[in-house]
Amino acid sequence: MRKRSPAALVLAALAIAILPISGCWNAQRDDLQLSGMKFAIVVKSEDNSYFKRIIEGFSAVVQSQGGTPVVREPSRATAEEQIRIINNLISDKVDVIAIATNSESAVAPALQKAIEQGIQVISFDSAAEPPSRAMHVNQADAQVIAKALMDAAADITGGNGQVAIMSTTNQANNQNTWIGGMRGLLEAGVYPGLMLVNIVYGEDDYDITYQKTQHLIDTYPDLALVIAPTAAGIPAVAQCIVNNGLEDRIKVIGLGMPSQMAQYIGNNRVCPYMFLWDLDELGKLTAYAAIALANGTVSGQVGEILPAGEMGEYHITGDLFGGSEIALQAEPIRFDQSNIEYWRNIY
Ligand code: RAM
Repeated sequence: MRKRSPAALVLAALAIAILPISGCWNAQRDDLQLSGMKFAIVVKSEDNSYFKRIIEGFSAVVQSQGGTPVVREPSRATAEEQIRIINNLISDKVDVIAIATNSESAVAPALQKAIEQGIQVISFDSAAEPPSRAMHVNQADAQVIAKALMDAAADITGGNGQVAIMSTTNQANNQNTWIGGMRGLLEAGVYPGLMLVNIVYGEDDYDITYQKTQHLIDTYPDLALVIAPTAAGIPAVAQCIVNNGLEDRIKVIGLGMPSQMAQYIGNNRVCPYMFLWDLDELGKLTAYAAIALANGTVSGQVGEILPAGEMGEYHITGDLFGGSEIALQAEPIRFDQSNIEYWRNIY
């Protein structure tokens, strides 16, 4: 059961007492119920601008509803760091933990311990295992993301050539799910002229990603394209190709932040186009999901409707892993020559 401070209980009782005479019941109820409650967000790693924007959206919503955001950024994108952080959050008696997992299996025991202590757990961006979270906040349908990336690969290479995937960590649930979708499409023969030669892991780290890109370039002289479904990694792939003077022969596509990729995006540049979603909104939706679970509006079951303030309502549906999720967007946003100047100023 969720724990509340004595002050919060008194305020909740007062709120119930004024219910019949209050014309502003909904606004007052949210503020009063969240007062003194702590909402933790645990990202994959620090120094990743992608998560900074999500944290901003999350914290803004939590604060606007009277709660306290608790931000935790591991120094490296490892499960070990996240387990240490989760255990500390349990000791700190936070009310909710929202996590983007570096390894869904490795963090599961720590998250289950949190649940046993009465903490509500959700995942966002990179899913936790269903038994160790009430629900997942997905950025967009994984299969739609996989198809968008593979269609782009076929489009940019003319449908023929060697492609490699630059991922993050080898246990990351989101990248592994997208890669699974891409491999499934290749195995089904949807792109008969494309050959996947390797999948490498840049650890969501610029320098490691750069080195691994150089290794790909050196190993595969006929490489035509790198697919980089990592916002932290895609600028390093682009820069490495440019530094080798190969941007006319090797292209990069993937998921990235417009502000970091604008210099590489364009019809004749190293990255003709790429995709992402609205980071601020992903952070906000994660906060609304955390709040709805904390105040008992939803329990995370398939079929429930989650209220998300100015963002509207979201249907909780089944996910690929036997758990439940809400999805921010039906499809990722495409950034190309026509709109990159606009988006680079947004995030
Ligand atoms: C990286 C992270 C994150 C992913 C984005 C696209 O920064 O790995 O989990 O969703 O890229």
